[in-house]
Amino acid sequence: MKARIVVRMSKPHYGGNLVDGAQMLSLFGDVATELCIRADGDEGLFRAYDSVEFLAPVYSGDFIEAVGEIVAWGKTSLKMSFHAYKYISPLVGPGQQPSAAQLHGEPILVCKASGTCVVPQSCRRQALPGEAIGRPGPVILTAAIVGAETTREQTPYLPITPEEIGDEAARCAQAGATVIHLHVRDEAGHPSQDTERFRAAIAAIRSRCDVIVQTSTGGAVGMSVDERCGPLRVRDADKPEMATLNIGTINFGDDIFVNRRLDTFGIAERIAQAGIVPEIEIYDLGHLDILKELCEKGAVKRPLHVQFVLGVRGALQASQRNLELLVSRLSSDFPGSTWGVAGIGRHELPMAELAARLGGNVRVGLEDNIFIEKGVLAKGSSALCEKAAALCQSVGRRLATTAEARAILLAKPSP
Ligand code: KMH
Ligand code: ZN
Repeated sequence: MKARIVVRMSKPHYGGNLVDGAQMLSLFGDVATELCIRADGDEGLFRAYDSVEFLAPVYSGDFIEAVGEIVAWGKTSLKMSFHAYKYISPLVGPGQQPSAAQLHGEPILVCKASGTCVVPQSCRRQALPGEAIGRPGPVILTAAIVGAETTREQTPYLPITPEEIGDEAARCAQAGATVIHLHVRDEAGHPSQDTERFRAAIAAIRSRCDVIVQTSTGGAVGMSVDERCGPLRVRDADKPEMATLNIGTINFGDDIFVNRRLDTFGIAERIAQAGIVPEIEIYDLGHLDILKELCEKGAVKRPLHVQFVLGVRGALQASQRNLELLVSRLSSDFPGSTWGVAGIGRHELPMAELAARLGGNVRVGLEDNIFIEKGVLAKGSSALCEKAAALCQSVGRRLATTAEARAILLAKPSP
């Protein structure tokens, strides 16, 4: 959750037109107040700063943007970070018009701080009808335990047989995962979208743990659309509750992951006909525009659950700036939708923490990343789930139970 204010400095305090640093803290105080109101419907109290750094001088006439975000959610406390940037300054000097001003190409960081605000339990408020306040709910942790591209040569911890897949899913559930994103393999370990192989893997998972099974319709690069839809033909008791819906074509490393417009409509229709809930896979900003058309034509029903897959070589990269842009587009264009992030490779765990901080959900697993830390293989997706669970806890977000995840993901009312 973020807040920002923009103010022009007007009161010099020291010689040389210099503004006093307390003005930055005054701006941070207002930003913190807005964050408390956004989170809890109350102005709250600023308890303490644990760090303040003044990094560049601020003069009368400078335009300052102060931004703050909640970085950890306590029961009554909200931990926040603040940054103040100077982005316009008067241009003074010989030969300059008195009204000359300079727009800094790169805003200058003038002050940063972190601190804690408190909103007593008795002051916390529920949102009024139509009011957009409130804390994020629990984190839904998805484990992508197989994938189509990860190989046994890369990691011996990759599950391949239904039994191995079932055991790994159960370990992930033990670590807090409530959704298993599922691909399957043939006897040789090659990616497969075979209906019966999915049936066997789903049965193995469900005999061991209570999780939402989300089958892939992306399959592996190069598969036909019909082949990719194999898991949608699993019916009756073994039917998956969710399936992915990939929205657009991207470069995928040195390959191309093809999702033609009409194919996406076709897969959306097959998912709907099977009575399965789609998870929308977004790899690039333009995919949200394609998604708009799918919504407008009724191919998918809002509110949606969207997975931002960031860091594929050839698509949108994994950064806070990119994620914030996606999240703000999602909330303005697709109100009420829920979202998660799957960071690829070394971005997996940093993106997991960021998603938890920003109020989203988290996906980890060997499909996306095989390392628990630089150069050290994760001993299965469950080890990555444990790490992700700890990251969620460190920013004050608890994990959803399977019942909660079902209520959020599967019972979305149509607007
Ligand atoms: N294997 C990727 C090319 C999905 O599961 O829907 C596609 C993929 C997406 O994994
Ligand atoms: Zn996948």
